Amino acid sequence: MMNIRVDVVLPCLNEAQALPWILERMPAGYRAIVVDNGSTDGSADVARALGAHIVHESRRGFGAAAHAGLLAATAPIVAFCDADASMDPRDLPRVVDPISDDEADLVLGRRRPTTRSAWPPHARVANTYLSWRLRRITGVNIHDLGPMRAARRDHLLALDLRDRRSGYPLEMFLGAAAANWRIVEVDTGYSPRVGRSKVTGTVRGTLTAIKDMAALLAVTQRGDRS
Ligand SMILES: Nc1nc2c(ncn2[C@@H]2O[C@H](COP(=O)(O)OP(=O)(O)O)[C@@H](O)[C@H]2O)c(=O)[nH]1
Ligand SMILES: [Mg+2]
Repeated sequence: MMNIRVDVVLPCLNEAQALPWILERMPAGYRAIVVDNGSTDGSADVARALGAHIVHESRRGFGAAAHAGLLAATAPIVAFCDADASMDPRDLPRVVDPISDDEADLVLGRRRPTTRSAWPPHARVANTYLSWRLRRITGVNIHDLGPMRAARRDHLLALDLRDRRSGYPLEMFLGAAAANWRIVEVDTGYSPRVGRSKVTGTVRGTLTAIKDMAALLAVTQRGDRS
């Protein structure tokens, strides 16, 4: 069997339609870990039939699924990618290679829309504002807090991340910055997702994301002042 160099965590809530496109585009040496979060559309069966490793997480939430995938991973490098076909797994080496080459400790994919409809305007504006705040708080020159990213597995586990909802990607970034990791941003493509959005495409998902992220930022800024 081929040596697994990278485990790719794919949080998945009802993404059966997107999974075939994603899974057939995994680069060689990259293993897909599909974390099924109680899907009712047969996502887990689709993923299993296509050879992915399946993890079940009963607790709802993006962070709960992402973290379960991290705990299940065994490869030295772990990457994260949405399971909605908005991101191309063929872009994964862009976030992984700087980690393998020991040029970075956390690599974030900056989403570059491939079409005008790829990114809802409110999500784009919120993200630009968030990135500006994060640059001011951490001094790290980032322009997007995107979900495609990679780091060493042992480093990620050492961050001891606690968020189990929408704050997980932000908590990872803040923890990495506080630990003085080398954080690098690379461009990755962003296309319209297949299927229905669970987070930024819905009012409820957006409000949850804002609430989770605001709580993390408040704690970080209190820490800076004390
Ligand atoms: N496991 C799990 N996955 C989720 C949950 N919400 C979203 N996801 C997955 O996380 C990824 C990002 O969600 P998505 O709906 O694309 O958010 P958006 O990109 O902000 O529109 C997708 O792969 C979803 O299937 C959740 O509550 N649990
Ligand atoms: Mg998405």
